[in-house]
Amino acid sequence: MSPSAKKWDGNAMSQNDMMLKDTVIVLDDQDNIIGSASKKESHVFNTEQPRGILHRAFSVFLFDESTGELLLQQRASTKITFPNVWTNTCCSHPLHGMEPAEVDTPEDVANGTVMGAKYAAIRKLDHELGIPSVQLPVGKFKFLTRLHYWAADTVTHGRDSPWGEHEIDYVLFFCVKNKSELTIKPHPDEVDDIKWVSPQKLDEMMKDSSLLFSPWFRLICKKWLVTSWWKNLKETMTTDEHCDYAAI
Ligand code: DMA
Ligand code: MN
Repeated sequence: MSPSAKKWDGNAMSQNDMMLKDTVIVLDDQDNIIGSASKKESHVFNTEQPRGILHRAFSVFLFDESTGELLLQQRASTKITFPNVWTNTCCSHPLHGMEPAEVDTPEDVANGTVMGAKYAAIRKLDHELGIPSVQLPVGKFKFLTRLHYWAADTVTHGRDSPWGEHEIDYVLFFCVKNKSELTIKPHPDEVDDIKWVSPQKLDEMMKDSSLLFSPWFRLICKKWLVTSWWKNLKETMTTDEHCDYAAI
């Protein structure tokens, strides 16, 4: 069980319950906390809020060091936002009111600890992929940087999509020596498929027009992943060369 499971039990909630009950961290564009909102209200794109409500998120990239492969997931067809798309290992939101706390301060960002985002990542890697928290020591997560982006969910809902994302996304890397160390049991409400990929395999998949990819994954790939972080995985994990805690 994840440390937060006492307060938050994904298995006891439907996707709609989570949209109503998950309380995301609302931000200004400098990543200062200015309030809270339900997952549902923050992800609505309409004429009143064409870019939704800016909130905090995290994106985990999980690697197998022995092969250099990255674990991708295909979001379940029943997800309300961005169903069916292929994306990085796990994405979600640090929430208000969790134990251990998931709300990081500017100091937590400046010194690169972001324990809140890391605990949220452990909670959701357990919920979405069934990876037990004991296999995910919090000290092994590496915080790299933050990405501010917005995107309507046109991938699946067309031009007038009622949903979208507007986030400051904390990018977290995690490496295992070998994927055999992990128990992975995807939750069918969250994940339709998973795949371990090399950079070459990912490139092939992204050129395949029958496959859909999330906008945030595409952005992270283009900005940093393929050209820098993944290519130099050992250096990325063991030094602060690739960390940027000032930029958003
Ligand atoms: C939101 O992920 C976070 C990012 C980085 C897009 P999500 O929609 O999968 O969140 P949840 O799993 O909580 O529904
Ligand atoms: Mn979001």
